[in-house]
Amino acid sequence: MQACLTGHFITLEGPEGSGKSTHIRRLADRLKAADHDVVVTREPGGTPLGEAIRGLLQHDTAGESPVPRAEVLLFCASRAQLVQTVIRPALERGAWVLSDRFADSTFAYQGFGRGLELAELQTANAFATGGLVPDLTLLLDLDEDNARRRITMRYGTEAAADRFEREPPDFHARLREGFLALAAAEPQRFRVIPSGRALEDVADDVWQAVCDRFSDVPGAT
Ligand code: T5A
Repeated sequence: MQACLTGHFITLEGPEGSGKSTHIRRLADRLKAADHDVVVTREPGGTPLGEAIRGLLQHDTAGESPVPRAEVLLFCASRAQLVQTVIRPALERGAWVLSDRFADSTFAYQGFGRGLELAELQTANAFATGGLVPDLTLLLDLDEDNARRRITMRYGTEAAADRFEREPPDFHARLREGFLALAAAEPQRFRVIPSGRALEDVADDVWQAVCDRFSDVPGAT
C-alpha cells in the first residue's frame, strides 16, 4: 500500500524562457516566509542521476543525440528517480513540492513537438511516476518571439543555446499549442498564466492561482 501524500505538488510548465525558474524561486520564498516546508526541484535533474541525464539530453554529453524514443526513456528515467527519492518522501511528510517541469513537458515536447503518440507517452510516464499527478500545474504561456528574445539575451547568441532551444520555429510553435491543448483538456489541474507581461504581474497571478487552489496559504479564500 502506498503512503498517504499530505503535501502539495505544484508544477510549472511552459516554453523555454517563459519564467518558470524565476517564478518558482519567488513562490518558494513566499511559502517559506509563511513557515511552510518547501522543496524545489527541476526536470530533467533534481537528483545526482537526473543531473547526469540532463547533460545527456541537453548537451549530448555522450557524444551523440538520443533518438526520440531514447529521449523519452531518459526523461522518464530521470523522473522515476526524482519521484521515488525526492518528491514522494517530501509529499509524505507534508511538504510543498515545486517542480520546474514534469510530465506535461514530455507530452508537449516529445508528443506535440517530436510527434510521438501521446497514449504511449502517458503509459511510459505512468510507469515512471507510479501514477503521481500534480495537484496544480501553472502553465506560463509565452509566444515564440518573446521566448527567443529572452533566450538570446541570456546567452548573448542563439548558438550557445541547448539542443531543445535550437529546434526550429515550427517545433516551438507545436509545443506551445501542445501545452495549451493539455491545459484545455484538464482545466481543473491547470492554470494558464500569460507570461509576456511585467514580472510582478505574472508573480501576482502565480500567487493568486496557489491561493485559489489551496486553503492553507495566507491570503487563500
Ligand atoms: N524537456 C524537459 C523535454 O523535452 N521533455 C521533458 O519531459 C522535460 C522535463 C529543459 C529542456 O528539456 C526539455 C524542455 C527544455 O528544453 P530547462 O533548462 O530546464 O531545459 O528549461 P528551460 O525552459 O530552457 O529553462 P529556462 O531557464 O530557459 O526558462 P525558464 O525557467 O522558463 O525562464 P527563466 O525564469 O530562467 O527566465 C528566462 C529569462 O527571462 C527573464 C528572466 O529574468 C531570465 O533572464 N524573465 C522575464 N523578463 C521579462 N519579463 C518577464 N515577465 C520575465 N520573466 C522571466
